[in-house]
Amino acid sequence: MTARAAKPQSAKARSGKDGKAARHASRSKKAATGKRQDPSRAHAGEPAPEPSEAAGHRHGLLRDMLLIRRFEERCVELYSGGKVRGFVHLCIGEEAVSVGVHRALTPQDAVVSTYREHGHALARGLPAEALFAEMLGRVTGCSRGRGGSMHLFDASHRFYGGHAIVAGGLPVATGLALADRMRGTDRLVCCLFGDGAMAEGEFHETANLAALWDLPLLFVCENNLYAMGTPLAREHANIDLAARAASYGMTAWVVDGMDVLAVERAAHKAVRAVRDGVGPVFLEMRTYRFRAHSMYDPDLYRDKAEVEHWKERDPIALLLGRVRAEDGFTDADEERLEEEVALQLDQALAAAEQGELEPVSDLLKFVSTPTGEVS
Ligand SMILES: Cc1ncc(C[n+]2csc(CCOP(=O)(O)OP(=O)(O)O)c2C)c(N)n1
Ligand SMILES: [Mg+2]
Repeated sequence: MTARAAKPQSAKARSGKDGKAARHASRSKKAATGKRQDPSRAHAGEPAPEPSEAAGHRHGLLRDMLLIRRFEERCVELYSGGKVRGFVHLCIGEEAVSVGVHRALTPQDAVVSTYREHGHALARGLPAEALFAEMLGRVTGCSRGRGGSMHLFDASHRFYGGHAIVAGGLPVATGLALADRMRGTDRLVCCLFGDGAMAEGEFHETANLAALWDLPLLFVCENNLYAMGTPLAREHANIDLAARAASYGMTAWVVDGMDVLAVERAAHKAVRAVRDGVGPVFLEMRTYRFRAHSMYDPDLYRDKAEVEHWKERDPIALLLGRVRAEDGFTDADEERLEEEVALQLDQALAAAEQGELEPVSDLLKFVSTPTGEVS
């Protein structure tokens, strides 16, 4: 992995007058050296630093991934029982990305996600109860029950959606990052999106501005090889997504998205680079969804053998194998972990079900018009 040619600047330096001058000087230098245009900077192989791989740390990662998977399995039950309506997109198979990336962020950073965001929201620390309540349409839901599965939102966790429009979160993330930059903070914005978003204009406009303005943005592309039923090669003229991001003049790396430790390492390194002021960094997470695109999708466009092949690299099973082999993790430990997670979800769901539905009289509350709020 290679860093950008420009000398990193601290956020403090960037915020002052001198910082502005230095920024311009740095940009001219980039233009002069032409380094921005060098796509060979993608995919270079500098190793990322090792985070703590202490047993406790790995057990925590395992627990976080298991929580996401079991949470989503409960969502399937709720949906099948008719209690959850609308669209539901599961991230089963992609949990390592959620958990590994969020371990590198601080509570002050912002996160912008897609409609496949249950895992991102849980990894960000939104309570399972608020997510269940949201999906059940209760006022106690994180979006007052008005958003549902695709629109989880919680400003107190700096979790800015949940966006149903493909690539819709990218301009939001750019605006947040620009605001952070103008305020001179050292916060960053982590924007997660799918491979399909890279075929949208919003990605290209965002990537251009973020790189041009050296915004503190971490782009995380969850490349699960499909956009609904369309495989990667039928949606992109060039399927090397990291190289395309690098062509905008930003650092871009490919990461094994099924290995939570690899994700975490890459995320830590990327976050450090963004905070050091190198501008945006792009991570292409190679991952796979084990379930259909959404609960409505009959999943007829891919070979069952392909799905089974990817399941051999199930991120939870991979880490479980490692903690068994290296940390002496036993069947009893696994059973206890499962019980803990099941209890947490039982309690969260029971509490969510107690929540009230929004009264009809409140339905126009928070609805705004060009002349202001309706009520
Ligand atoms: C602008 C826009 N176009 C089309 C859709 C319909 N749509 C919903 S999800 C999706 C596929 C997106 O795939 P990807 O970005 O790879 O994310 P994934 O579902 O694989 O996580 C499409 C085309 C949409 N929601 N928004
Ligand atoms: Mg996809």
